[in-house]
Amino acid sequence: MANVTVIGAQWGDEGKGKIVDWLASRADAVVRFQGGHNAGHTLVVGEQVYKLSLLPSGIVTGTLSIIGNGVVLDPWHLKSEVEKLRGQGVEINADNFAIADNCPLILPVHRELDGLREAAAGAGKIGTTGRGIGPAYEDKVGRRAIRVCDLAHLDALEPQLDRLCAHHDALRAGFGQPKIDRDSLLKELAKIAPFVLQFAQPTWRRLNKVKKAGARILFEGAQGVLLDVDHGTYPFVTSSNTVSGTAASGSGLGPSATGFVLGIVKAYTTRVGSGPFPTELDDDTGQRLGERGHEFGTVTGRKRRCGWFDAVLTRQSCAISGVTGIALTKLDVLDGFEKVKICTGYRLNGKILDYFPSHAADQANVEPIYEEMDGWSGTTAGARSWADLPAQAIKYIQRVQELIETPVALVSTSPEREDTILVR
Ligand code: 2SA
Ligand code: MG
Repeated sequence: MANVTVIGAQWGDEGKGKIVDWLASRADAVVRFQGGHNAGHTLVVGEQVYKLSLLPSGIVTGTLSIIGNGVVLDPWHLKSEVEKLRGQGVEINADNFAIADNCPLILPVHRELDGLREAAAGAGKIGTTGRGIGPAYEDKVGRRAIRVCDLAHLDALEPQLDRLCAHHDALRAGFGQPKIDRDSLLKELAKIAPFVLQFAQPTWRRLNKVKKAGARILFEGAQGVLLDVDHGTYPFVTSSNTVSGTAASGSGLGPSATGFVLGIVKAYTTRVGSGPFPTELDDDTGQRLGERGHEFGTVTGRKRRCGWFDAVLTRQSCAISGVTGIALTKLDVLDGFEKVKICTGYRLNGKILDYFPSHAADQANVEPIYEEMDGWSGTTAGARSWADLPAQAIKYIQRVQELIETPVALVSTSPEREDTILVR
């Protein structure tokens, strides 16, 4: 296996966790390069179910797991996730786990601001995960962030904290909130610092070292391309770049290291949170997809919106992210549907579009143009080779591949690691 970058090619929740876990067992290092604990990956290994939101999926297999500089890190959440996994028997130590020391921190004030803004926005809310991701990235870009390496220099932190507090106190006043208690924040940081620092290092060095030694590196993306802050359904996006290119900048390895770009694509479409969703189904079919696909958020338990496969959006994601091949997941959720539909274009103001426009109003107004196919009566669940698949399901896969102009590299047929068909 060469290096692989795994990204979601829709709105997240494409089933990356399983694929990443499957690839992690064949990799020497796994790196997360963007996002934070807003991600939610469910790994099923035998009888055990692991729910990860911040830690790289390699942690479960004992593979070197790295949180890269592109991630925003909530140190208190980190501690609880590490403790939870240790409780499930997972070994986590400074040999198999490292955190970039230039990673910005998510502080309680970020989480509070996330919540205050969402509450104030009413119907116009983004539907964030409420984890403080957006405000933390704002502080990073605004050059006010407290970073992991600052935890080793707490006595020099006061001027930085003052700048941070001045910015946030003004925002908080607008919401009728008291000023930040700077001293107690400093105390809390001092308390959590040793836990974080035992794993902290310039991870770009470690990664470059293992790369030189021939390690196979897996870059683990979170969320999906349609939530990318540049290319997604802005402003209904997350605050990081979720495209494959971020694997390079968010890890400290150049773009030549990112290797095969594997886009994870669900056989239908889901979205959690607000924002445009052309193929959304507000009817029994949407309900059926959600129930069969267990479409609830790993992190927040929120019900996901469901709809037919959108080939226009996925083709766009694959192009923007330079996807080499896709892993098609959750095909079994479509088992037993008499007819299945694929969106092949949009109608907007009397015109036909073969791409998703940039403006929010246009995104909200496009009407999907569907192609209908016969469904299949047999089951695809648990299939491990083409021969196990009903002929009509193979036709569906081939049609998806054709429409998104990207080859199918893998088909995943259940949450189990081994229920995977390798195409090439
Ligand atoms: P945020 O919290 O600022 O990143 O939210 C901004 C938008 O990004 C969406 N978002 C996600 N969408 C799908 N899955 C995500 N992770 C969890 C999961 C979600 C959960 O994998 O199950 O448990 O609810 C994720 N993270 C962020 C979010 O819905 C907003 O639209
Ligand atoms: Mg998820």
